[in-house]
Amino acid sequence: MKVLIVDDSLPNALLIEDLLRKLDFVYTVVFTDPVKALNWAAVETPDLLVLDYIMPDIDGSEFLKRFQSIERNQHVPVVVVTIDDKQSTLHDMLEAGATDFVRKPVDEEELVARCRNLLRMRSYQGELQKTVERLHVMATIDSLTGACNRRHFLDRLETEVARAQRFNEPLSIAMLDADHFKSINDTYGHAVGDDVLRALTRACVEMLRRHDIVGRLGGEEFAICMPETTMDKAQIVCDRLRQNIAGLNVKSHDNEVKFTVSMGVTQYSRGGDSTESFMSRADAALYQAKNQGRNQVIL
Ligand code: GH3
Ligand code: MG
Ligand code: MG
Ligand code: MG
Repeated sequence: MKVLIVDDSLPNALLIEDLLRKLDFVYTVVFTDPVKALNWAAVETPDLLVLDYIMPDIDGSEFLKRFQSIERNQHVPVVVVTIDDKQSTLHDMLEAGATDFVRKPVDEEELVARCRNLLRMRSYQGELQKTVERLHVMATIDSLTGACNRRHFLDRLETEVARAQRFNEPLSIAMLDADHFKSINDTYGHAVGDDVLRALTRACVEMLRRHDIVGRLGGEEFAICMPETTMDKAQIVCDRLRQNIAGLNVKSHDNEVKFTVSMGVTQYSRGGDSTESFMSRADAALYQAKNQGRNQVIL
């Protein structure tokens, strides 16, 4: 773990560095110039900051303020080391966001012990963060295909609808359903069907723009949200996507599978369209595409 030491006195800084090197999982970065330390912290994030309080130009509380104004550094634990033992200094530093406090001349074991505890806390923080990220992925991404899951797609669609309303920008969606998908499963087995769904998602993601949103609404039914896109433009994009998909040869378990999709496209209308009515128009268009023979895009 990375420890940033900032002390305007080089002997003090080196003493602290020496002590912390006793922790074998630690490497240290030392600055005697707080401005240089802040420049470093603008591009790197330490796991612990050991900060002198009394320094020329930028004192400890000013340093802390600037350090923590960098968002990445907001949760970095901070031990303040100071000779100033006024109770008010302690209050000020804790108020300013310091995590812990050691008085000079430093008691070596105390400093090491406090730093070790804070580094342990930091590492729990990291674990927790990773768990949160994993849960977020689990809650938003469809595990079979990597597309947005239904709930996440609907959340993002709501956001896009609000934006289209506010900025008066066009917004289109497409409903997409694989044709005769049941017969793919029946012919080749469920595992091949799964590979087809993955290939279908990949084709969508590769063909669409980065801010288009692909969601798996369930089974073999998907939705695509296309911000800043009129219905005419969406129709062109979706028809190209439909043709690309019809040209795929999905290789899976010694089979080469061809399949087609049907799509219904519609544009958001600012005159009282709700997300529900918007989606059900696209659904109706999809239904029509199915009835008219599949492998087509209907507006
Ligand atoms: P249509 O052209 O009218 O849409 O016909 P279809 O056969 O695609 O539609 P239907 O709704 O009859 O069948 C959909 C099939 O999709 C049935 C279901 O078993 C299959 N399915 C749903 N989810 C999955 C999945 O995650 N993996 C696989 N392999 N199949 C799935
Ligand atoms: Mg000093
Ligand atoms: Mg289908
Ligand atoms: Mg279906």
